[in-house]
Amino acid sequence: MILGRAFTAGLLAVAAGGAAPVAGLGQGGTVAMAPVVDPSWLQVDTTTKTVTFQLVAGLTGLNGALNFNGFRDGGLTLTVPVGWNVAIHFRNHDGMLPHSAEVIGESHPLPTGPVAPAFPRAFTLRLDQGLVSEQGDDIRFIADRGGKYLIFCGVPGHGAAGMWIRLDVSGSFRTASLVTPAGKP
Ligand SMILES: [Cu+2]
Repeated sequence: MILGRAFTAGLLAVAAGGAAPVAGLGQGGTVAMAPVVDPSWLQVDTTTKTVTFQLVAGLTGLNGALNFNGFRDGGLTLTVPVGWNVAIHFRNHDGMLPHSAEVIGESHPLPTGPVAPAFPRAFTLRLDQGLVSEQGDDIRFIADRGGKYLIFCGVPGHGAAGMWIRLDVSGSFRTASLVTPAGKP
């Protein structure tokens, strides 16, 4: 655990104390910093079996801001037990591009635009056009079928360019969590 690391992105600085940043040496000796999970993104209520997730489009400049919460290409996974209520508070932090979000089934190749959502109402307003900077929308659905899903930007080209993270729904999960390949927060 490395505490007090200075981030250039102001928003990420709040997260510095909560999770372990992971730095690695990339090719050519440049330091590649993995994005960090902020624990405040997730609220879990095991009594009502509800998970609330703050989904931020374009949180950082990664991938030309085509990212969710600073993660791209499935680099962040929201895990949810089967049957739980899911509330996703979507906000577009990107000052340039509109974005949207929907939950879709795993798909190869990735869709180039909006497709049918995997759960009823599991999509934001203006799925195709996107919500403009600092607009938001709430997604609510019941994760009543186990499986592997994507949280995907429906604006044409964005998802296929890497603007997606994962949603795993399973009966073997006891609670909801955010997981990265680098380790659990
Ligand atoms: Cu987008």
